[in-house]
Amino acid sequence: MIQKYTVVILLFFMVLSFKPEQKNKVIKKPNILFIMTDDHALAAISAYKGFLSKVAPTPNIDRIANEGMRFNNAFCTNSICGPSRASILTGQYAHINGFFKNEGGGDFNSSLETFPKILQKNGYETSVIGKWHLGTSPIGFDYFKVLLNKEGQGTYYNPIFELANDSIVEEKGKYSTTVIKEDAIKWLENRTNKDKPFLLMYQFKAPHRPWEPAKEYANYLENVTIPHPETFNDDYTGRTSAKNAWMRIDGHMNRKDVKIKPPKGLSEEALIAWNKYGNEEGEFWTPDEKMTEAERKNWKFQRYLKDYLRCVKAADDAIGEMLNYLDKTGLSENTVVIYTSDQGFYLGEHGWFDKRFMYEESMHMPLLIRYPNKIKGGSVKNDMVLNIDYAPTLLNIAGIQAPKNMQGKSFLSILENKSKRIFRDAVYYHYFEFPYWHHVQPHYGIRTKKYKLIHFYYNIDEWELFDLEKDPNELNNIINNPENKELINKLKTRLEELKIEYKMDKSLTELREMTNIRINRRYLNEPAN
Ligand code: SGN
Ligand code: CA
Repeated sequence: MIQKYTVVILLFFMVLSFKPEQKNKVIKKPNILFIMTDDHALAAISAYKGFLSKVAPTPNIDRIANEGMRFNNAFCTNSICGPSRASILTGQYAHINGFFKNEGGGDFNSSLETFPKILQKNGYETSVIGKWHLGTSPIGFDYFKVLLNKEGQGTYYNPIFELANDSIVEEKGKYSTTVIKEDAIKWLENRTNKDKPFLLMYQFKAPHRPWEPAKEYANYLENVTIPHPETFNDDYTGRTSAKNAWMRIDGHMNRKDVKIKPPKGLSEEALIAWNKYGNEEGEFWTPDEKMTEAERKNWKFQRYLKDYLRCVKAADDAIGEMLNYLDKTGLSENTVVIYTSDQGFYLGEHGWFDKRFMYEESMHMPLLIRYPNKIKGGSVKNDMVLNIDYAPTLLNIAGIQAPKNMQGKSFLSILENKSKRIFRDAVYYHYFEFPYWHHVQPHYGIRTKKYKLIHFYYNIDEWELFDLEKDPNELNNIINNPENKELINKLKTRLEELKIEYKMDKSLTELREMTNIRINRRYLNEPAN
């Protein structure tokens, strides 16, 4: 009896004496710095060692890879701005969150659950600064300052931002990347409650079209010749949709894209028409009548790539400044840094600019994550992860379980190097918009480690199959090869399973109707609805 009492009393004192010590040991939830650029292809990030890595390195973004983890196979589920952003926020496919088109699909339903909202409810101080492009104002943020003009695309120069409480500021004479950088650092500096962990979404317009560099970078790469990618002169044999897309450097780039000075004295209307001439199929122009076709294409490519890479350079430097700020303030230690872009981009591959297609260059998103004490620097992963996985993962990092209606899944175990099973054997992709801007045929498909099967269905009915191991550039459509019958059946079966899993139980007629929907977006300085 006495012994029993002694044990109870002892235990009682142990608990009492333990408590305060444990309290001190409570680790603060990690801060999350989510950096996202717009249309930044893997080939233009030197950490990915692509065809541009030597001519235009990105040392600051590379730092995140060197000190963290590089994902070689992160994919968007619909390669276009708003839909990718909506999927990142909600953890859902575009057909579930409703934001499946950039143009004519209406605005983002801001009452949906998003990872910033959940983080905010769980004690995070949250902000988004830069490009948002979802129509409705951001919700779930203690602070926001997002690009408003050009239908939410924003401009490189004199960008206009929307702030909370319906206020609008024009940053006259300023460059968008610089404003976004300064504001993001200012927000970190002036946070009201520094005991709270933070989520900062630091989101650039760069390097989106029309690729207007900052003055300081105007001469960067001036005397350099940019190499061509391997598929620069693709003739689209066996791929009708690729052939019909309006995104060829030589066929569909306008004069403004490559910064040709317009003639003097044009009226405002005539100037707009002059600048955008080239967008449409058949609008032929050349900087010099004497140029051959190959010379002309290379000339436009050099102009395009140099400006694109100049925009990247400014963003890379702004990211470097942010990383230095984290170091200087001691924040690096407990901050997870994520670098990504809403999708990839064509930098001359297949002779193109823009994105949208399920082909590798635009389906890929860069994804680099630095997570002190969890990720070993220089780690590389080939697992296939999706933009719908970002939300569950970020919530998981904050110790929160993702809600069931998020379709993505957390890849925290990959970050912690603890994953034993294959994370995903196959991914599902779906693009809806047509015809504008670039006449890319709506399509869906499946990608496995080895194969990609795509169905283009809007006003054609064509399938494509690629062997990604033998043909990583996706030039050889092997759909009609009789040997592949069994493989095609297998892939189609898995595709059907994925459609069921992701609740994409729609007929082709219904899908075509989704493409036909025309609902205006909010922008143009109209008040929020
Ligand atoms: C603009 C561009 C298009 C681009 C879309 C979508 N034209 O409309 O080339 O595909 O944005 O980009 S431009 O002449 O206005 O630059 S996205 O990033 O919003 O998806
Ligand atoms: Ca984009």
